[in-house]
Amino acid sequence: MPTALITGITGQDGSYLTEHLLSLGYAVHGVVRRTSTLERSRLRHLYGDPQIYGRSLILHYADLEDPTSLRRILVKVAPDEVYHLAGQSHVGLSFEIAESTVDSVAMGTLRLLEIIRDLPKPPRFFHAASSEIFGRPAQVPQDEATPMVPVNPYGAAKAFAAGLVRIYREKHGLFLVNGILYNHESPRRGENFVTRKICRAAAAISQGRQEFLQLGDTSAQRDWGDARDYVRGMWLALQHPQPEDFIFATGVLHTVQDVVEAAFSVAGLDWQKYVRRDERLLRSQEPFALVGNAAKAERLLGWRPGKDLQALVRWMVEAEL
Ligand code: G4F
Repeated sequence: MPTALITGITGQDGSYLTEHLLSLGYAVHGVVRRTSTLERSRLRHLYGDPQIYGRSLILHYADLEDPTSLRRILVKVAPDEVYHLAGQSHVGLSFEIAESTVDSVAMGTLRLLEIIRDLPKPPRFFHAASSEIFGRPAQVPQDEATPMVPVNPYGAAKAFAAGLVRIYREKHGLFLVNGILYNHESPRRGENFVTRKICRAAAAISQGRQEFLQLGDTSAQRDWGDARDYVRGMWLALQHPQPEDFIFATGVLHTVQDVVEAAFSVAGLDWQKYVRRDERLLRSQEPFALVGNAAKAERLLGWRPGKDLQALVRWMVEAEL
């Protein structure tokens, strides 16, 4: 039975990746942080199943800020594959909590690389990098060779981590991979990310539980895909014979306004009656035309995303309803 270790297992991607790996016969170990509230809702269906939890799914307490705890788990579990998904992931918030963002995203990755480097049998390692490393890109769409020009602390931290993955891969000959992930969504997306916020609001307004929706820049554009496709890509990237970086993206740009119109239409509402602009939600530095070219992942991994934003939004609104 192959063994995987996932940091960030309680998040959207961690939960879908856990399901995917369990379906492939893996033993899955997850790193969880001690917090005052037990945030395990996305794993509850697995956690509550005695055939799975404690057998093929095991959770361990550790923290990216606590290298001793990480080292202990990596030595004890001796995983074949590590999927590093953890870290503060809200771009807007990274301006408010820059130090802790950089510590978890950048230094957290460095700590894991330093531990892995010392292991007698280093695991294959997937780092969830982000389109935010490109910020103001020189080329549209971006590919694996596009230079990194981040425009916020989160993007800078991810660029640092992605750069270290490349350096440690070359210097130490380790199997380390950056998956450069563009936005990917699902009903399990955190509630403060824009697609989930919009889909939740459209459903709640249609059921009389909310009055209106406040948004920042609705002309902002993103390349949004289905999170389940992206976790499949993570696994495929670690099965490739050589460690290489891969872009995972749909290649299609949409505006936040497109998401608003799609979501309110699924909920049977006229968006113009309910959507308001809130200046406090505007970001000082918006990235520009972040849209990915995933041709390499398609060619080498056979990876292909679904491209239909309408279907994605429908799935999310219906889940809220
Ligand atoms: O949903 P968002 O907050 O996602 P963002 O900033 O693109 O970041 C996500 O995707 C990245 C790339 O994969 C990840 F690296 C990152 O960790 C995260 O998963 O915002 C999307 C767009 C932005 O342009 C934002 O300014 O929506 C705009 N927006 C407009 N109104 C809003 C809002 N974003 C949020 N969160 N809330 C609003 O009310």
